Amino acid sequence: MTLLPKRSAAFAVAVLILLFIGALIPARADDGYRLWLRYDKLPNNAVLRYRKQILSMYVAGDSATSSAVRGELASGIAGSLGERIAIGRDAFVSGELIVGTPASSKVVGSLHLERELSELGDEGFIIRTFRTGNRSVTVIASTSDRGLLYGAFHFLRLIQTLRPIDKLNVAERPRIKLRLLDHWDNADGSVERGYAGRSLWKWGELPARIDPRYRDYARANASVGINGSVLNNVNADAVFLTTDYLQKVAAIADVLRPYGIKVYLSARFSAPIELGGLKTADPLDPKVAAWWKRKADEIHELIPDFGGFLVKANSEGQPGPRTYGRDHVDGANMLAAALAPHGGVVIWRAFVYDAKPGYDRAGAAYENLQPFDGKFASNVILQVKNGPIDFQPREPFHPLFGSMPKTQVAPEFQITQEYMGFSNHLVFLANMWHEVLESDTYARGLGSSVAKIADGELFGQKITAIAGVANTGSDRNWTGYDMLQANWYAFGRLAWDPDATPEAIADEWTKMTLSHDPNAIVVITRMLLGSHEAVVNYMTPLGLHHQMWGGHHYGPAPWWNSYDRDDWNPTYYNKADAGGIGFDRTMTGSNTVSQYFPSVRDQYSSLATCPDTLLLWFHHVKWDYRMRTGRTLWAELALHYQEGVYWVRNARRQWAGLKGTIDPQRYAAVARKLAIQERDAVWWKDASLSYFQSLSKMSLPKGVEPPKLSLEQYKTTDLLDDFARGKGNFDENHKD
Ligand code: GCW
Repeated sequence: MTLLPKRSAAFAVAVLILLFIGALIPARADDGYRLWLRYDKLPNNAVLRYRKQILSMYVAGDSATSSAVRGELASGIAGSLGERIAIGRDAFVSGELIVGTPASSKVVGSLHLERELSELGDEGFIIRTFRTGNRSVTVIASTSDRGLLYGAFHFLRLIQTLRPIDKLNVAERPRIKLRLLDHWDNADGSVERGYAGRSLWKWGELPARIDPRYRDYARANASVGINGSVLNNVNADAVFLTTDYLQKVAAIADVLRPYGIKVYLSARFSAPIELGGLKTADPLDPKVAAWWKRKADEIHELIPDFGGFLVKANSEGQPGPRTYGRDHVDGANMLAAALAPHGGVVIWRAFVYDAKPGYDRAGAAYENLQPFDGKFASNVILQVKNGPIDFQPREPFHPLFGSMPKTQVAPEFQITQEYMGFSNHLVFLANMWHEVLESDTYARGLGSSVAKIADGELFGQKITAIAGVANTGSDRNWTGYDMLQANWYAFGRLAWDPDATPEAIADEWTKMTLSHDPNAIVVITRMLLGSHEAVVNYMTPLGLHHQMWGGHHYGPAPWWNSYDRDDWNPTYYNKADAGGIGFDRTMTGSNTVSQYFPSVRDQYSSLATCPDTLLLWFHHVKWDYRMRTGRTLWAELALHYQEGVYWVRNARRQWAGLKGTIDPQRYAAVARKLAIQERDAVWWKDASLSYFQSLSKMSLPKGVEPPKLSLEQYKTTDLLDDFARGKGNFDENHKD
C-alpha cells in the first residue's frame, strides 16, 4: 500500500519522460532545404518490408551520371531504411537492386530488354522485379545513364511514398522532350518577380567558387525530370554573352550536366550592337548573322551541350527584329541558323502585345504570331503562355494552342506567383496547369487537348518543350514558403507526364516532403487541391482578371486606371460601370473569341453555355443578370469572394490541427503564412467589393461580411507593406 504513491510517482515520471521523448521526435526541426528528397527514416513497418527487397545494390558504369545515381540511391536508401546498404556485384544475387544499361551491366544485358528500352528513348527506363527460382532482383534499366538517373529517382519515390516494391513492373518515358525552368534572374543577383530571396547564381564568385546549392538544385530538378535551365531573365542583359560570363555559365553547366540538365541563356537581341560594336542588330544584315554565328561557336566551345537561346523580342521594351524593320521569323531563324550546327534551339516567346487604340490585349499574341505558322526553322520553338493575357489566377487556354499546326509550340507556365500572392499565399498550381493541359482546343475535332499539342501527338512536332518560370531563390527553403515547393515539384511531374493528375502529384509530394501521418496526408492534400479555386475566388472570381495593384501586382486595385498604357489598368479588364461588369470578347465586343476553333468559340460566345468560371472574361454582364443559381450576378460575385475567405480560414484551422505531425519549424512557418493569406484574402474581398458596390449600388447578399474600411482607405493603402513582405514585426495573433 505504501508503495503505491511511490509507484504512481515513478509512473508519472516515466510518462513525462515518454512525453518528452515523444515531443522530441517531431521536434526535429526541418528548415525545408532538403525539399522532397529528405530521406528520413520511414515508419518501421515500411522499413521491415523494404529491407528484404534491398539487401545490396549494384550501379554499373563509371560516368559522372552513374556516380550521381550511385550516391543518390545509397543515401536515399540508407536514410529511408536507417541503415547502410551493402554494395553488391553485377550478378543475379537475391535481394539486390541492379542499375545499368544493357551495355554497362552483365545482368541487365542478359535480360534482353534492348527492344523495349529503345522504345522508351534515351530518357526512359524500366524498373522490374526478375525472379529465377527463389532468387529475385530489382532491375533499373535504360539505354542511357540519364534514363538510369530518372529510374533511380522513381524508385526512391516509390519508397518515400510507401508503395510496394516486391513485384515491380514500371516502364516510363517523358512525353515532352525539353522540360525547362526559366529563371528570371539578373546579373546583379535580383530576380524579376522572384519572392524567395536573391538569385541562386552567384555571378560575382563564379567560376572560381561553386556554391554547393547548384548541385542540390540539379538533384531536385533531375528527381522530377527537368532537363534544362535558362539561367537568366528574358528581359535580358547582353553581359551574359560576354566571354567572362560564358565562363561562369560553363561552370554551372559542369555541375548540372551529370544530372541531365542543359543550360540555356536568354539572349538580348541587340547584343551585336552592345557587345560587337555593330551599328545594327538587323537580322538580315550579314555582319549581324556572322556575329551571332561566332558567338554560338564560342559558346559551344565552352559548353558543348549548350541548349540554346530564349528570346523575348519586341515585347515590353525589349529589342527585336521589328526594331530593325524585320519580322519574328527573320529574327528567330537567323539565331536558329547560328545554333543549328551545334544542335541548339531557339525558343521564341509569343508574349508580344503592342498597344494600339481600342485593341484587346487578349488577342494580340495570336495576331502577331499566328500568321507565321509554318515559317519558323526546324530548331525554333514558339513559347506560349498558358493564357492569352499574363499568368492570371485563371485564364482560358491561349488561342495559339492548336492554331499553329506547323510550328513547334511550347506552353509556358509561371511557377513563381507574380499574380497570386507571391510566396505568401498557398496556391497549388497543378490544378490550374492541369486545367489548361486538359483543355480541348478542337483543333482536330474533339480530343485535341493542349497536352496533345505540347507532347507532339496531335501535330507530330519533332522538338516538344514546356517551360515554367522558376520560383526558386536563395532562401534556405528555396521557394520562400515550404508549401510552394509543391509547385516546382508539380511542374516537373506535369512536364514529364502532362496527363498526371493534381491528386496524384499532391499525394506524392506530401508524403515525400511533409508527413506520413495518414490524417496529415488527407488534410494537406485536401488543402493543396482546394487552394487554387480559393485564390481565384478571393482575387478574381467568375472570369475577372488583372485586378492587381499596379507594378508589383500584390494586392487588389480594381479601380486602378492611371497608367498611360490602358492595358496595364485593371479598369480596362473589368470594364465595370453602373450597368455591369466584364470584358465583352464576343461578336458584340472585341470578338477575340473568334480566335478559338468554332466549338470553343461558340461555347464561350453564348451566355447560355459559357462556364461561370470564364463568364466575365468573355462577357459584359448586367449586375442584376440572373445566374444559373437564380442569384443575381452581383450576389454571386460577392459570395465567391466570401467563399475564398472562408476557405483560407478553414485551412488555417485544419493546419492548426496538424501540430505534432509535422516538424515544428515548418509547422510554424506555414501557420504564419496562412495568417498572412487570411489577412490578404479578407482585404481582397473587401477592397474589390467596396469598389464594385460603388458602381452596382446593390446591397451585399446574406452571408457576405461587410468591408471594414472605406473605399478611400483601400484605394490609398498598398497591401505590399513590410508585413506582407515578411520583413515586418509579425504578430501571429494579428487579426484584421
Ligand atoms: O508577367 C509579365 C511580368 C514581367 C515579365 C513579363 C514576361 C519578364 O510582369 O515582369 O518580364 O511578363 O513574361 O516577359
